[in-house]
Amino acid sequence: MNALLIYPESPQTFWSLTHAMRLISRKAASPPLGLLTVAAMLPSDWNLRLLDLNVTDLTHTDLEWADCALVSAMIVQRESSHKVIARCKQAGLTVIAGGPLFSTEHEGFEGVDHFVLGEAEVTLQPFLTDFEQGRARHVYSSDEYADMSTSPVPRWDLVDPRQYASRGVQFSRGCPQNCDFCDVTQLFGHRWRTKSSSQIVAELEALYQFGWRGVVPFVDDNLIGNRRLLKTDLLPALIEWAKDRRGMSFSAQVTINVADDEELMRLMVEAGFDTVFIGIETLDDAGLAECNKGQNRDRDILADVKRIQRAGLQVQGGFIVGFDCDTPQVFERMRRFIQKSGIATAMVGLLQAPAGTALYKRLAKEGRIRVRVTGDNSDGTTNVVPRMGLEALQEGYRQLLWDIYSPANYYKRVKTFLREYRPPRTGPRLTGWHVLAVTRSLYSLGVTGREHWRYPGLLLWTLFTKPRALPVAVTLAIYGYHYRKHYEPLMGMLSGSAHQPQ
Ligand code: B12
Repeated sequence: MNALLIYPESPQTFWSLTHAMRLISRKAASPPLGLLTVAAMLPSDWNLRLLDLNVTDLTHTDLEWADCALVSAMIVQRESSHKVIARCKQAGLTVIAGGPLFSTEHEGFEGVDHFVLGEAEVTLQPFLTDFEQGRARHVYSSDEYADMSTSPVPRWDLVDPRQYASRGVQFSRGCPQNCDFCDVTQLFGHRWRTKSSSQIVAELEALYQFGWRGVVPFVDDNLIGNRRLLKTDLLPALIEWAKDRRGMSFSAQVTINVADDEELMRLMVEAGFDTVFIGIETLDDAGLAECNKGQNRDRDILADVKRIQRAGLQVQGGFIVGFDCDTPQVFERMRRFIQKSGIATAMVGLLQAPAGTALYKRLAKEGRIRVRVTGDNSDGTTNVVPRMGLEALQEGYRQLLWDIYSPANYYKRVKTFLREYRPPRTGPRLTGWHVLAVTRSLYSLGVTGREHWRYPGLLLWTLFTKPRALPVAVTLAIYGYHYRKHYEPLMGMLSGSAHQPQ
């Protein structure tokens, strides 16, 4: 069996880092880990080709070679998925689809022969058995969640090593929280399930043996779901493994209570973590209550962020505007917080309600769902009728983006962070990547970009005040360029406003 593993094209989003990729000669942020994991579960006599359409094309030769196509996608790839499926079907291939897009909305996809929904560890084998016997059904799904000890090492050999800026690993799935706008629990359930630390070490070792040196995001929805397990098992294993293997740095998504545990943060930094993404969402207690984000309530979030930064971890933050309780003051409050916190990577989106979430159900009952979600929570659209009024919400949002991503404010924020940040001794070193990035970006940012002198200024300032943070400063400047370019079409709608970015 000749099989194509296809990952359809994504539009540019906040996390696609498209504009930054150009500067570092990469095409995409990371390879599709779901498809690579599925690849490792397919029969060993199948011939496989990975086609991530964000880095390569689907050609006639590929279509002629293949018997079947396995397609994986997120909601944001909905349109491109339709096109890919139609092309494969036209070429006479058997089309098999799975992953978050199809698991949340498989109806409406014509041309797919077999939907294999949910986690492949559970649904793929029953499908394969039937497929081999020529009696495969149209839909395979399950109410069960996978035992992650059965999850194989992803097939890194299928990846073109020059195309991507990072390689992901996944320790856990499932989330015990109930944030009403999030569809992760719908996809992976509430029970926090993990691989063993030796599985993770084997995955890292595989990456290392394939020559990967660089960023490895842990793609878990909350890596610190069980702090004790992390402190006694995973982190010591990573520390031991990394002793004679240099050159990898880790990032993770965590909850804000990481700030309560000095030992946990110390071990994370020792293991090589340098960045954490935290869903802060809103600074307003009523907003947190509304979306059921209890874990963020009754805390001094600003102090938490500073504590995490001092421990040696850069904090990235997710923010939402458009809660029912939000008033026009919400934008200014968020702007002040983001600036003071030194959170350079602030992903601010409008509240959206993906189908199947508790938020969707509530708003549907109230008659406040307008359309389907685009799947990109940072594209300035929303599928809900906001209490504040759509126009007021979008105008406040654009103004907020305009403020926080003006080069003047962005660079101020990076410096606020770097002043607080204690770069670990074992932290990222200046590598060929950074030298290439600086060389290329000096022209795009320092000459033609609106950043101008601020960029070389930041590099010099960091060199003299905190030389060990230089790699972080370079990365933040380059990523900041993407964030600004990404949000610019939204901010552009404000042109003519008295408020011009510096
Ligand atoms: C890592 C990650 C990313 C990375 C890398 C994406 C990539 N190239 O793979 C980055 C940071 C680039 C990213 C970006 C975005 N992401 Co993202 N991302 C994730 C995250 C945290 C982990 C995904 C992952 O690698 N999981 C590990 C693998 C092993 O699991 P998996 O992909 O789910 O695959 C399993 C099953 O789904 C299934 N499966 C998957 N594919 C297939 C195919 C077949 C044929 C079969 C049979 C089975 C199957 O089997 C696999 C093994 O069990 C998830 C959250 C989550 N918990 O999944 C969000 C998530 C997938 N992302 C999401 C979103 C919204 C985005 C963005 C739009 C955010 C933004 N505004 O910028 C962008 C869009 C993409 C882009 N290029 O810009 C949503 C998608 C919601 C949906 N229902 O579609 C999720 C679920 C998070 C959430 N709830 O908000 N993302």
